[in-house]
Amino acid sequence: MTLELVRGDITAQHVDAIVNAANSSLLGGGGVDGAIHRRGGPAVLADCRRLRASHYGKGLATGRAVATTAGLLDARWVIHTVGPVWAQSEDRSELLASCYRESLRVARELGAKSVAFPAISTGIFGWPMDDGARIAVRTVREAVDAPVAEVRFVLFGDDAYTAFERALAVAP
Ligand code: AR6
Repeated sequence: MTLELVRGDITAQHVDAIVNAANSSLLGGGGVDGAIHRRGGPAVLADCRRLRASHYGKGLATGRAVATTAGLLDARWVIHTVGPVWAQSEDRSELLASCYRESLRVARELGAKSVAFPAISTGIFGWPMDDGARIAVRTVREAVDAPVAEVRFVLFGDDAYTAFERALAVAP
């Protein structure tokens, strides 16, 4: 399995599956979510609405993941996952790890070979970048399995990139 870091925009990636840092409504938002819906076009939202009308009437729970078409993105699927909002008063790390684990499980079920992740929860949801990077790298290393052979973390900005570099440097 290769684990790589890329600086840039996740919506510009060519991979089988792009992971979206969504919210439980599945109906869009800012950050990665906004960019994915803008670039993926209306087919992504239409699929999300279908999910809400069927198995996800109450939305997607924090830590879970579900796939839709990728619309106009250069990918086959978008895997939507809902990260936890950072809280000083409560350790929600297991929910953040679950986002990576569940997204990889969905990717495996789809037969995806390559998956691009953003740094889930580290934007609007306020998770400290160093900790978010440690959880992301550790969980992906533990959970990745065939047919997923390539995982790419796509990072916006130098702070995110260097945090993930530090996390990768820790021996598995
Ligand atoms: N490509 C790669 N990384 C990005 C991009 C991009 N195009 N845009 C932002 N980032 P966020 P969250 C980085 O806020 O914290 C939405 O409204 C960003 O700098 O997208 O999980 C949803 O609907 C940060 O490091 O996701 C939810 O309501 C990381 O991606 C909520 O935000 C994640 O930032 C989810 O918040």
